[in-house]
Amino acid sequence: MAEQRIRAEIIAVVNEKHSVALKADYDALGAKLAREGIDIDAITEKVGKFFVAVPSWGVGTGGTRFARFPGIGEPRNIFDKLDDCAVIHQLTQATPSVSLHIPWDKVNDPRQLKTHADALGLGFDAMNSNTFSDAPGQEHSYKYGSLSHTDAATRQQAIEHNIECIEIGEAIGSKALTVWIGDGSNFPGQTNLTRSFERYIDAMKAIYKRLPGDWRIFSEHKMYEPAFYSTVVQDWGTNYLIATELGDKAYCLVDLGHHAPNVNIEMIVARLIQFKKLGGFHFNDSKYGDDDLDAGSIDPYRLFLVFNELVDAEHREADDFHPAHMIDQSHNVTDPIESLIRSANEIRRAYAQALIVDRKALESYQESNDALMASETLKDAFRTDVEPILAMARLKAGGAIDPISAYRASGYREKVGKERPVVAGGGGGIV
Ligand code: LRH
Ligand code: MN
Ligand code: MN
Repeated sequence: MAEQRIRAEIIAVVNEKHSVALKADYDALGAKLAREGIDIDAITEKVGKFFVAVPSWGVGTGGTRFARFPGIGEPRNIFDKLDDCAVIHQLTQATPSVSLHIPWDKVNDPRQLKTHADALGLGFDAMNSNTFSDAPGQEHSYKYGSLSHTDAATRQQAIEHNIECIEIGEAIGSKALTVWIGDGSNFPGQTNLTRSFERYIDAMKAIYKRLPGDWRIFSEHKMYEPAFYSTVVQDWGTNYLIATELGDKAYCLVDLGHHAPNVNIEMIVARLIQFKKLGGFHFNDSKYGDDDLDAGSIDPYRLFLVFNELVDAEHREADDFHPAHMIDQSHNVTDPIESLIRSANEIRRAYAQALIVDRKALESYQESNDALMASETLKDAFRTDVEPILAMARLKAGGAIDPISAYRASGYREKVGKERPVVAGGGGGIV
């Protein structure tokens, strides 16, 4: 039995308050879905098996790119971060794994870290390397790039850092490496667009060579920032080229915030599924750019449409389809534990809504070019309040019917606030 950071009785007391209402709402939704030929329990079971990884960097109070505003009880180290992640999982039962970021996470002893995670019932999802900022004492600066740098020694240093991430990951049971680089240029002419991509591919090939047989490597594209004129891995087309150049273990990672406004991300997802290169997601939401806001907080319909593609692929048993689900968010106006709880729930909500889409009807409306009814079929599922399904899935797994109120009732933040000293505020950094 995993160590629990919040006492089970506290969750039970809060659950008790909500249990009568949940049963009534679940029965009512069950009756509605039954009229449509859907077995609510089958949906709840599927939702209960859907998991998403929490980013270690998401439990720290980030800040913006401009400043850091310390929060109460910020994790002091990776062990504290895991404790916070365990709370999120205990309440949601949706986040059993953590995605690390090296060297933001200082892992001196991977075995000790694994023991701590095991005790909390947590595993590790993809490792994330960082060659977009300089670590203290590193020999070569990434100011002008990393894996695509003009200088071979700088590229080599970035390659070795990625290999170190793989080695740490191997020791703690991770099975994937995510590579996001900030390489690019601010001015036309600053870099040779072709040469820099050639250098990047060569460097990635060196990392790929060191990838264990049962690992996958994810490259993450991002349209711009920190480079503003050109970015080496800027879009899904480039990303697809990388994945095909590298080989079977290489896949594309789609961070929802890394696209221009209005881009049809669900179509990108469909394309990558079709060509067997969808590696996974960094879920978050945004209004303008890479805002890293809570999943579904700005445009829940878009999140649903992404899940509609995922469920469609699941439904037709698409080949080589096993995307990693991870959250990538970090901001500073909420308690990060609450925001991550909310994101995990919103992601499951989009999944549940996509599961109840009447796919037969949708297909026949598509075949007969009934645009209105096809779009209504999606809207119908999206409009359905599936909260009772989400709450029941959490309850059945030992989580909280209302995780945020259970979290607030637990006093966890106040407790760690006493144990963990306030971290200094100050300048920001891109996350
Ligand atoms: C930068 C970024 C990217 C990475 C994360 C660690 O844009 O947000 O999405 O995945 O930092
Ligand atoms: Mn990301
Ligand atoms: Mn980002």
